[in-house]
Amino acid sequence: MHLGEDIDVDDFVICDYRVTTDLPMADAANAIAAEQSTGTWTDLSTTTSKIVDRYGARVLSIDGDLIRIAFPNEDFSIDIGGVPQILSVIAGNLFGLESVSKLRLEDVTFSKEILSMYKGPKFGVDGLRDLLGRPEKPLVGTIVKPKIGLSPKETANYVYEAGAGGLTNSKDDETLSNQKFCPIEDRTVAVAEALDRLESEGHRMMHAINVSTNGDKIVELAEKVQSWGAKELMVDVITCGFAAVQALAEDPSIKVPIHVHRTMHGALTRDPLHGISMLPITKLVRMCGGDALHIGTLGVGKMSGNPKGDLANLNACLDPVGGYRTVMPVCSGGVYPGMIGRMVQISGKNVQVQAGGGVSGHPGGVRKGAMAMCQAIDAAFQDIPVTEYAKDHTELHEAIVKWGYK
Ligand code: CAP
Ligand code: MG
Repeated sequence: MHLGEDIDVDDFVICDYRVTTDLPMADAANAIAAEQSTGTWTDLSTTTSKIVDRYGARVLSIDGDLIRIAFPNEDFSIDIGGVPQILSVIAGNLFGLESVSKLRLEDVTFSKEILSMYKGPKFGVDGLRDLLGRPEKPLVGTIVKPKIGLSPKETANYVYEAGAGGLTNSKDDETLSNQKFCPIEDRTVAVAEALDRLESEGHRMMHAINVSTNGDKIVELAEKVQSWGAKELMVDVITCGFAAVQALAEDPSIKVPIHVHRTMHGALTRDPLHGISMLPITKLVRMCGGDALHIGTLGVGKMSGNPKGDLANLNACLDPVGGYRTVMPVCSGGVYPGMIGRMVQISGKNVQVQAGGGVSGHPGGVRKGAMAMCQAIDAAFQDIPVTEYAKDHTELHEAIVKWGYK
């Protein structure tokens, strides 16, 4: 049902919600629009028709369980407020309303006015490719595994071996911070030495150091990590918040790319009827300045997800929007060489494919695991079936024997 209101899309932020309710859908939609803008559960002596006309959210359409609501630009704070205030409008109290049993924010389209308040990535796809000297092929990386337990020297050795095997990227895992077994300063210095050694041998690589921490410390930590030699930072957007990504991206002292991990996103994204889908999260990360973002494995890896949804995330990283740079989409989670062909077929070449277990679980060790990943990327880039390419690439062959192919 289209409710027939003609609006100028430049004046509104438009959200799509999937709603489960016992009420007539129009009543539920109106309750949501009211709660998130000018209303509450009862009528008020303090509101006026002028307030409602100017600031009230409007239900634009109802199509089965999907409703579209438009929030006037003026409902959003000009500068102070940022993404926290945006989220409190489009994704706040509504999830807990008694009138709906489940509710999911599926998508959001920001107006030009709101987009113009955000700067987007400083590096993005092109910037990362320039820094790595890799203009065309997908980036190929690893997550140092085990997640925890390796010393700084062992971590640096892992990174060196991965680079010697040809990987362009590596990163800390999300639970690694500044534990006693691997202090962040020692780790950053040791990894920087490994990267310098690789560069002196003719291979450029970057490693993202995890700076996820409390809001009042994150920029300071990132500055320190940078001064210890980090070439990339990693931040967990759900646990630290969008504001943390933005603080890092917009601080003039931060001069390296930001890899955005999304640990805990499953609590929001997994239930198809409730929560927040990855698409709005992707759009907000791009506005806030993330340079690379985990988008799922297009239905082939270990984490739940589906090709259609992951592809929508990928497009939200790469489509022209807001005059922003693009974000490097990262496919990660249960990746191994034999699935890369399928993944790249879906994603196209502007993607970073990375594997933890799929590198260090290789029977020949990290270097050979890295070689197998690179061979799989080369096969995909040239559109050669992985089993064909494996015939004269031993490391890839060994990976396929261990994990198979898709
Ligand atoms: C991958 C990973 C990432 C996942 C998270 C892990 O390791 O480091 O955290 O990619 O999923 O610990 O699982 P493996 P997502 O390659 O060993 O699986 O990117 O979907 O958020
Ligand atoms: Mg991880």
